[in-house]
Amino acid sequence: MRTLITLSMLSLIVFTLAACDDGADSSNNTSNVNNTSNVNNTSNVNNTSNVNNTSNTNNTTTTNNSNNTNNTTTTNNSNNTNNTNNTTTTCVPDPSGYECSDCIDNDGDGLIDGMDPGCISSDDRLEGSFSTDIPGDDTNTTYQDCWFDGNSGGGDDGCNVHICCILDECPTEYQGTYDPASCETAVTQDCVDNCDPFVVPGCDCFGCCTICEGSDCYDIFIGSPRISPECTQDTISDPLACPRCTPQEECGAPCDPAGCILCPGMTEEDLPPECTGETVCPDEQQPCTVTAECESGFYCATGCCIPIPNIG
Ligand SMILES: [Ca+2]
Ligand SMILES: [Ca+2]
Ligand SMILES: [Ca+2]
Repeated sequence: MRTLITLSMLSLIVFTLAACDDGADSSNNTSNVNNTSNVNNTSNVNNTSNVNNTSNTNNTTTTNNSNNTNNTTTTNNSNNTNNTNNTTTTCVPDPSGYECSDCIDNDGDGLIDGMDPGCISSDDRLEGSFSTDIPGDDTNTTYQDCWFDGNSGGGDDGCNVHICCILDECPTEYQGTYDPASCETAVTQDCVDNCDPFVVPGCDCFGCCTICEGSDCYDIFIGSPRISPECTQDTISDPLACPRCTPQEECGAPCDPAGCILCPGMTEEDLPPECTGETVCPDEQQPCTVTAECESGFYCATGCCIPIPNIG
């Protein structure tokens, strides 16, 4: 009987122990439930909201950028267009500061730089005088060389013409060296080749120019200030101050108002109505109102771009 009880008790103990083992399994399951806290990583959903925030930021930035870019581009374009127009019509002073390329009406006659008959090149230092005041220039008397190459003497241009071949009346002091027959061959091809490209419209190679004041024009000799020091823009109507001359047809660029080619001292307003304010230039030169409209190395004189001589 005790043995049976003992066996029963042993069975009960074993059963209990087995039941205790089941209890241990239950606690493991609980820890698994805690893993459901991983599900709390629904904090991942928060990450999703972060993504939304990022996309919002991008949208805002993109929109602003596109607006800013358009505004900037439009403004710059309109400004550039205006600047371009200004550049083609606005005078640009030359760094040399010489009166004939400084964009200033130095003598107050309403004509500026190359539109003033007192200017024959960008290196001309005096706008109010037919003299250039270039060192070594303005010194010819008996024989004239190219008046537009910026120096005196015919050694570098092949021009050597007696002053009385140019003037209508030969001054007494020059008659002794004057041979009228020499005028027939005085203008050489060498002279034409070297000088003609630099001549201001309205002049011949030696400084016999058709200078105008309004519609009043005179063929006067401005190529030697030593011969006619009293000749200025104010005295062009006085034949004693400004000796008369006849332009040499072989070398030079005559003006022709009827053909819309300006003479020195004229403006577009002095041309006939049929020109409609448009200037024509001889020798296929480019028309201009200021040097800034000409190619580099050219000077706007009497409405036409002429090459600037190399004054060495
Ligand atoms: Ca000037
Ligand atoms: Ca002037
Ligand atoms: Ca001058």
